[in-house]
Amino acid sequence: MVSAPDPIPADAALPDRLRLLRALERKVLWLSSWTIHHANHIRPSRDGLKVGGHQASSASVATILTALYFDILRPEDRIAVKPHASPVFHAIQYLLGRQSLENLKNFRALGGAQSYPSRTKDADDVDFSTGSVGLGAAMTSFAALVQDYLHLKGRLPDGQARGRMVSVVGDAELDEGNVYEALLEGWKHDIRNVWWVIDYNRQSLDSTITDLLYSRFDQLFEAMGWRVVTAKYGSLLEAAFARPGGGALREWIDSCPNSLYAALCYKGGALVRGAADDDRTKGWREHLVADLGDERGIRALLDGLDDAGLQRLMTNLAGHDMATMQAMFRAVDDDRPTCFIAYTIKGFGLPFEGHKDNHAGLMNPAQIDGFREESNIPSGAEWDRFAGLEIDSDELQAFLDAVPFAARYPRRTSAPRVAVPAIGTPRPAGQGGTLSTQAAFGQILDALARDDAPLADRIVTTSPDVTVSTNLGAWVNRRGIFDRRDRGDTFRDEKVVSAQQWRQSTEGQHIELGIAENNLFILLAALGLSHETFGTRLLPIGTLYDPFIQRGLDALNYACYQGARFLLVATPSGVSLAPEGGAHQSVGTPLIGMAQDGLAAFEPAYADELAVQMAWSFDYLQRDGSARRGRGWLRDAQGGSVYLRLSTRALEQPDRTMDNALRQNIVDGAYWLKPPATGAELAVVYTGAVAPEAIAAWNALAEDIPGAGLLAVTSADRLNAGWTAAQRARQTAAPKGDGTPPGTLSHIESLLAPLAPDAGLVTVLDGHPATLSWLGAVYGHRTHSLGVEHFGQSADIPDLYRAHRIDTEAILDACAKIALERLTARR
Ligand SMILES: Cc1ncc(C[n+]2csc(CCOP(=O)(O)OP(=O)(O)O)c2C)c(N)n1
Ligand SMILES: [Mg+2]
Repeated sequence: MVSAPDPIPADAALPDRLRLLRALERKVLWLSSWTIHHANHIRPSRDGLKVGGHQASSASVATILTALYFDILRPEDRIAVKPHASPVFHAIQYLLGRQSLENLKNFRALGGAQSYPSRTKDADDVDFSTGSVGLGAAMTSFAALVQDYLHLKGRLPDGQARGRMVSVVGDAELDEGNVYEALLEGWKHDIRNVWWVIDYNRQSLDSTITDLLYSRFDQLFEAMGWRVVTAKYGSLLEAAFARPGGGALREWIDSCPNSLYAALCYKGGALVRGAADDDRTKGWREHLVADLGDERGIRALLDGLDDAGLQRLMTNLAGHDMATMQAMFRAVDDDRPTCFIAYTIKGFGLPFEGHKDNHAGLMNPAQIDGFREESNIPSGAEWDRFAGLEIDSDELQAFLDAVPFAARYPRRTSAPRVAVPAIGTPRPAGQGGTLSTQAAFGQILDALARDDAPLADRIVTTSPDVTVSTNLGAWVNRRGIFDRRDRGDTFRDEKVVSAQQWRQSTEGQHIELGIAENNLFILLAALGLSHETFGTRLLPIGTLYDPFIQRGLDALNYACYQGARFLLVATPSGVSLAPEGGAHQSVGTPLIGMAQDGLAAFEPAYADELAVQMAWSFDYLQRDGSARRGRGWLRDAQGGSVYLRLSTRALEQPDRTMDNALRQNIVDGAYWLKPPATGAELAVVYTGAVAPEAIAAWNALAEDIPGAGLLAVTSADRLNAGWTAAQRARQTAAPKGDGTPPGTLSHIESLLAPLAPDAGLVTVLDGHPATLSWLGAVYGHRTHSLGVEHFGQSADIPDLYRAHRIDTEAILDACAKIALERLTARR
């Protein structure tokens, strides 16, 4: 049975608290507006580019975030703040003493407060990064799943309460499909302790959003088992509704189209507008008189309000009413997922409130000056934390010091490293048999599952409906499927024979997902941050078909950007899956592996290489920069996530023993399978499943070109990164941050050094040829690169390799051509 989080203490509900919260809400709105203004209008510009920042999006959530941070949240809660409210987030951190003035002044500048809240780039307490809309919301759902995974296994640190995973999202984020993928998956897993707070300002970037959507949101959430709490009106409007004519007023607002309401908010405001804008303030009155003038009580209501008062009343939506927000959040004290729909006005209280073009709108100097005066802030005291608030500074400070959310600092947790056991090389069944890297992966996990090493208990696997076909079957048979309830294995109970024994229980260590790849990556992000979010280290392994990385690429990027640690196993890959073929062939993924920040990519050909890479990965996943390790230039101290591109093509395995030198080469990205003679005029370079073709070509060449080398590239990514970093170190002639001694050769420079200066390289892989073509730039060697550029045809391997020109003959043709070019160049 899952219990609800700690209730909020009753004494916290004193009206005095409300007074302080209201003051802080005004300060938060001011500071967020001023931070943006400062960056755009006061800090000198060097490039003439607009700095930007979103004053309207920020104003929309100033009340909601003030209520959450200063009143509602607890230290164990985790929050994803909508990207464009970053200035509000930083203002709150500043008030809590967790963000520096310097960083606010440097908003959107190097080292300063980031444009969108960033776990890895911001100095203050960001729980979950946001930026790509829709992903932050999904992140909180999967974080809740991870929290329960740990809780139900008794693995949360002693005394650590479960927190709420809160996402404050813009309403337009609900257009993103990944949100619904996450909702569905969350429902399947019966997630708890998730709050999504929708800033329902009915505006996106370009304009107001359709009126038809509103009635859909609650139904969608309710269908997924969520509680929906809609807060539409603030206390002023509620009071007006209770007066004569109030019912008609309410009906009028309820049926007012989004765009008209927004336009009137813009026209009607008088808060920071100059006298010249007076003619715009007639909006509300004109429309209400025209539509409701004959209703009893309406004239009296309107006559009792000046323009400013009428604007205040009509913009008093719930999301700007502190008492309403506070009560709304406090009313929920169980663990059922809850969606709060808070009506707001984009740009609330600012000159462009409600204007459809306000997304990138910035107050001009005169307008911010008016707003400053309105806020009683003396000129020169713009950054002062308490200036203009009619509450004693000591009282405010005492309140801030006692904010529950900030009671523990740092809120980010850590967890000790888990020792990595030796990983043996999987062997083919039978004498002289063959093995694919995918099969070897399954065997390695099977061996880990049998093992009682602590590492195996921390591994959690997950897959979007390709668990069996990516060879996780043996692992799952041993370690079981995670489920909140003990569901057993129906097929087994019914004595239906199957190789898959899928017992579902809280003990299970595999989280089975539906097909949506976005969910895989966001779950990997949540699992891979478990040590920093929940204080318990997990080692997540996610499997999927290689081509479908592209389906979830933004979510993968999001996971890496947050610094999450996971092992991504993508298989099968390339055209080598042959008859399976067609749309399942991946071409560009090796380039994704090279380009994706935070992800080290490997493509092994043999089982022993894979074993080395996996052992290294389990260690690399756990590094945090605290110890100097490996090669400084390869993020080897910081660590990161790892992507293994595997294949179903079974290869004959090399007969060799793994020594430390080979192990290091495999990790650094390449080794000579057949070392070249000094001054060799040719080398064949290959990656992955095309090893037999490269070897056959090399054998055929041996007579004509003795001394030619055969280079096995196990990681084009690390090889390239090492080379780039070494060049950078030499350019700047100082070790700098990456720790590379300036004179050091990178791994690929050392490997290629024996070749003749005018030697040729022929590179080949089952992937885009550009993955290896850069090798020619290392020493200026003439290079012919073979690979796959087109895809979509099913066939067997001989036909496909021939069609794509990655077979032995194509390699030999390229070698012959390059030899000829060399001779011609020499003449
Ligand atoms: C995936 C993605 N697509 C597009 C954008 C560009 N973009 C930034 S904000 C925005 C609209 C945001 O509207 P909403 O979520 O309602 O927030 P509001 O500005 O109204 O507070 C868009 C399209 C983005 N950040 N991420
Ligand atoms: Mg919006």
